[in-house]
Amino acid sequence: MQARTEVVSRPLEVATDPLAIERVEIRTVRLPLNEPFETSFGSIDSRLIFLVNVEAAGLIGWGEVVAAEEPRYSYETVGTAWHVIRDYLAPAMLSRPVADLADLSARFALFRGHNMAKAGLELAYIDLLAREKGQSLSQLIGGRRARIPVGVSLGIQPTLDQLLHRVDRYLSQGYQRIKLKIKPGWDIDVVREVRRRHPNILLSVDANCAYTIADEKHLRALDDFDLLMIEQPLDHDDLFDHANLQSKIRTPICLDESITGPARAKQALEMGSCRIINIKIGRVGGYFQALAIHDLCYSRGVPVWCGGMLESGIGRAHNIALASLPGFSLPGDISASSRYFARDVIVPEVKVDDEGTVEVPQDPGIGFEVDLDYITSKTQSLERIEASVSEARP
Ligand code: OSB
Ligand code: MG
Repeated sequence: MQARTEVVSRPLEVATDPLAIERVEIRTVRLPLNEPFETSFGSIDSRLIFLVNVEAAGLIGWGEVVAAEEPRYSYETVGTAWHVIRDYLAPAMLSRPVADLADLSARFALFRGHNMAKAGLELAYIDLLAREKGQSLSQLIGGRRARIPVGVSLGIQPTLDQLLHRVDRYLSQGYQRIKLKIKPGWDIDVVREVRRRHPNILLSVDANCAYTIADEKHLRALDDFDLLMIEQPLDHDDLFDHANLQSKIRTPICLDESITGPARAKQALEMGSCRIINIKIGRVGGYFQALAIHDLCYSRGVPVWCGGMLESGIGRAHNIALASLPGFSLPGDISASSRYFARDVIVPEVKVDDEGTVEVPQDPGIGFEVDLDYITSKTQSLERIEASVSEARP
């Protein structure tokens, strides 16, 4: 692989007047999933979506906190994010005008962890900033692609037949890459059968931490199937054993859960813990960190791709913008709205064309209309956090 030296420049870094955010609104919205989604850590049949919006100068920006209801993928939950945003992050954001992304990121860095909570608020700020500048998110962050390649992540199914059916369905819809969730007991035989029926597709697997280094031999059997990657086979915070495993298998390891920020990404690459990185804006704490990881990997010729967290259209719109950056050379887990929900919270919904690509919107901000009537009809909790009067009107 050849390292590129080109530096990505972006309008985001050009200084503008500070933005005085007047209020933050957080809410949960329950959306049923079209089909249950099962991973090595459990199954869900609806998604409690956590939406954030911020208001300044008559404009509104939207973001999404991707945390789940239970602390399984990560320690964060909808409940912890609610607490951390309401009691710490929103007050920090409202305390004085926000100069730029680095300023906001530095304020949030004073609180340890809680990356998904931080990202949710930061996304809303960036959408607002883009609207204020009349630019699309993609333009603002230095995106280059007009369309992005996408794949689909298929959960563990009750039977192999049901899985094979779904593989056929999504391939016929155009998706460029199939990712299979695996766990002990649902791995080698399943992958062998999918590969036998589809010798030439881009195929990957995601274990969500379900194995240990003692499974090295077992995992090496996956080398027979010409997989694009094996995602996060081992423990969420273990770069050491991933490096050990990567030295013993041919299939590239891609880290998801382990990459919690730019420093971890650098360590993982230098230790040889992975050859590919999955970037999720929520997991790494916002665009500021996601862009840094992108730039690091791009400068070293390490492929990255955009992961998903079964987001609503608002989180998905941010993922689409991120994936328009030049280093996102592999298809993302950015599927059509209809792959997840009967009705999405944005208009128009996200569509995948028969070549397996999604259009990057060019309208200001997230580039989709937010369907506030639908969101309101599905809202379970809502809280508004205002700038205190003395600070808002000095
Ligand atoms: O590990 O990538 C993952 C969904 C929820 C939590 C973790 C993961 C996933 C997915 C689905 O794989 C990706 C998507 O289509 O949103
Ligand atoms: Mg994953």
